[in-house]
Amino acid sequence: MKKWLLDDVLELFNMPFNDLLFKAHTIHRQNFNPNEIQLSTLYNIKTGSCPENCSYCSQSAHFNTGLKKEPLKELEDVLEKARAAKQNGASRFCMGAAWRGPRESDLDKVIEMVKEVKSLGLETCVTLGLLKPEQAVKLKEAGLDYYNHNIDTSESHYDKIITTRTFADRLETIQSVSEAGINVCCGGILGMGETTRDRAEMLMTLANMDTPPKSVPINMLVQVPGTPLHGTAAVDALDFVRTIAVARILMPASYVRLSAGRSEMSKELQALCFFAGANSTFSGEQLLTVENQRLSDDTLMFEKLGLQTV
Ligand code: SAM
Ligand code: DTB
Ligand code: SF4
Repeated sequence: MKKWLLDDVLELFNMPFNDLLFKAHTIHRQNFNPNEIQLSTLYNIKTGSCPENCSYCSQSAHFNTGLKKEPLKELEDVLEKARAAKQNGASRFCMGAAWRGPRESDLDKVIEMVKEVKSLGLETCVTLGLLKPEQAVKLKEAGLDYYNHNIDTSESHYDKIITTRTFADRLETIQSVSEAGINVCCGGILGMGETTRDRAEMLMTLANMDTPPKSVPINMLVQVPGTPLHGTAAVDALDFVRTIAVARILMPASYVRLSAGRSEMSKELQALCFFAGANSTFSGEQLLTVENQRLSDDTLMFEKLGLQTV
């Protein structure tokens, strides 16, 4: 696999917009059906009181965001949500937990959830924080399809966002997941005060992994009152599209997911992201703790764009 250099990635970011989008869209067409979009639905199986201090997150115990904390959900409750997600067209069900990492007893419960959700005919994804190699193996044995673990930003910007763990900790878990044979879902967030260089570095790290993540979520920061990042300057919409385009060029065979932040984006901006190479998104009224674009609005948007959901 070609290893990207930072200067080459920056050169892409600096291309005239039309040239960049043409290049990204051409690569997109060579690798995917441009009229298809993959849908995943999220469900937060454990809410709040997380010991980590990710400065964007509503669920960190370090900030007062007014979020009601909740223990691990019961299996039946999870299955009800998974059935609804399937009914609404999702092909993958992603379960998130506000943990630094799972305890063994919790992991066993999540494993039951994975098995049961899979038996409904859905792909499964979980995001549980840091994992030990043997925990990744257990999840693989349970049939887990994807593990989401974001690098969130560049290595250089990382300690301005989170100090309770390091960038290297994150990479270690990603390595364990990949070695266990689980597909990696890994991306980041824009709008956390990062520079274009940080965005380029983040995408370069992802693209240069031994196996680039099969799924790459690009989130627009959802500003949560009470978190340190509340009030940060918003990302320029065209710069957001550029980042999607560069992700598509760097990782031609990966699903690039237009993730958090859609409820604050126009249909036109989302359409530009899909043209630039985004071919996956989250469906459902809610993400983990914040609202998503409404299902009825999604149906209308996909219809107008002639996008088939898969
Ligand atoms: N605790 C686990 C972890 O950190 O890996 C799983 C859940 S965590 C909420 C999953 C990802 O959601 C984070 O890595 C981050 O990229 C994204 N995220 C969280 N809060 C967000 C926000 N307010 N806006 C955009 N993305 C966010
Ligand atoms: C990802 O990159 N985005 C999703 C998923 N992975 C787990 C989470 C978005 C969270 C948005 C804020 C919230 O709902 O609390
Ligand atoms: Fe915890 Fe994950 Fe939120 Fe960080 S992003 S505070 S690890 S739930």
